[in-house]
Amino acid sequence: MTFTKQASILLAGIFVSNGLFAQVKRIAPPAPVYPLPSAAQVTWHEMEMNAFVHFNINTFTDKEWGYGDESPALFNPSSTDANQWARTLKGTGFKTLILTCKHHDGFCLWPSKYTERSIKNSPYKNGKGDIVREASDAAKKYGLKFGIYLSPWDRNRADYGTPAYITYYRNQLKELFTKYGPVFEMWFDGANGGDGYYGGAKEKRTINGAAYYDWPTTLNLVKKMEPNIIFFSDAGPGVRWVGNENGIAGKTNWNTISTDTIYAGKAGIESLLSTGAEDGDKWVPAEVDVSIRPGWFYHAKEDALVKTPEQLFEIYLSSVGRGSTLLLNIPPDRTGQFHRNDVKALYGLKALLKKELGHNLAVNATVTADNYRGKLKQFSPANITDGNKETYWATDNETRAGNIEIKLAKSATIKYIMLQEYIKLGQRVKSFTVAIWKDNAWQTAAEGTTIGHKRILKIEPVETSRIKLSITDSKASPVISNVEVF
Ligand code: FUL
Repeated sequence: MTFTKQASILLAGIFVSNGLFAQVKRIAPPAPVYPLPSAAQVTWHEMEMNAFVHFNINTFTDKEWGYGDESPALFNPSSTDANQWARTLKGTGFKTLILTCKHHDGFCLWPSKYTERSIKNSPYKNGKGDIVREASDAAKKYGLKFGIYLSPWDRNRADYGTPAYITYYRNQLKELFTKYGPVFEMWFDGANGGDGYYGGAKEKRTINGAAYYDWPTTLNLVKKMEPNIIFFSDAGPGVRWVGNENGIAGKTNWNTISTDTIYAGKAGIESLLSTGAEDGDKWVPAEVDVSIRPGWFYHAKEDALVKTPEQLFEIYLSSVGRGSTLLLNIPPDRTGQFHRNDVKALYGLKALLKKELGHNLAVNATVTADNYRGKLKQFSPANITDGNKETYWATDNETRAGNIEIKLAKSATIKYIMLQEYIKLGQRVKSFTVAIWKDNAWQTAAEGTTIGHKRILKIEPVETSRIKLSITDSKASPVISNVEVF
């Protein structure tokens, strides 16, 4: 072999290996943008609609926060039917049921062996009833996941504020998780008004929540029993409070936040909870908790104040439609069933969801983009309408913006655009616009910042056959898994 030939093979080798390298680099999926959601958090995002059930002594005393001195004898529902709750929830699109096993007044809906302040000392089923059992069985029967709310604040306990109460609280968690699982979400309510009965002391007790409850130890205990549990609290770590109880997530809604900023108790924490933080170091998405009535518990005087299907639909748009999940509370009445007005409103919501968001006009659309990763089918814009949540459109690494055009099979009046990011690779998009083709020009129909798991944009109804999504800024190459048009 001559020197020249040897050199040219070598060069070819370098060329080939460079070429291969370039190609491998091109077909690699986009690198994740950290932090990422856990598998349990991805499942939680996909559930979208969850239900809260507030039921206890307050239902019979017309209070929102029991003082802690109410007699267990007051708890006396005439015909509790947890199957009616679960059947209604399943029938109207909810995926979970989270029950207030113990609210701030300390009364327990299950016969806990650690206290006398429970259903066992109520007239319900002559003290033989167990509503946590009934609810978890009904949830299972109807294919809903079951969640537990156990109020950390207890206005009844004489030992509230001392280490003994923390032992009591943890014992109850052990009881609930071992007897009534599987449990998908644990709701740690941060509310603490200070004053209470406290075994007759009738005083105000101030605690430093973060230090007193020693949450890391409690979370470890629960995780040993339920490794995939999602913890709700202001600071997560599973999901965070959205900062209000009106059903509204931030229009800018980062799933990321630095939990240290939350614990610091800064002013303006509500708005931080609602928007999250673009540079947050943990994935702790917001959950939107809101009641179907003004109160969390049932009050007959609120029977005419049940939110209308239209109001519930707006809440759906400002929660699920802003990348959060909705946790809607439906409080059983004194019979122990959902009131007919509430059931009617839930079915009304279901009908509205079907009417407004039930017919995706983009199903047979033609989709093109000005850039897609390595020009490979794997990342092509057609992936956003293929109905497969695991496929996506992504751009080349150096492109943090991009345009997708969707041509509908035929012209139609459109009212909503739905966008989804492939969040398994992180939340990336920082800003976008949607334009529609009208009068021979592109006209802006909507503008936004974050997308996340789901973003639904309500636009002025307009007839068109062409829609353009422009990602105008992103943390890295945008990764969009789904676009629907209604
Ligand atoms: C709040 C509580 O004080 C309310 O009573 C209700 O349980 C709501 C979901 O959380 O913090």
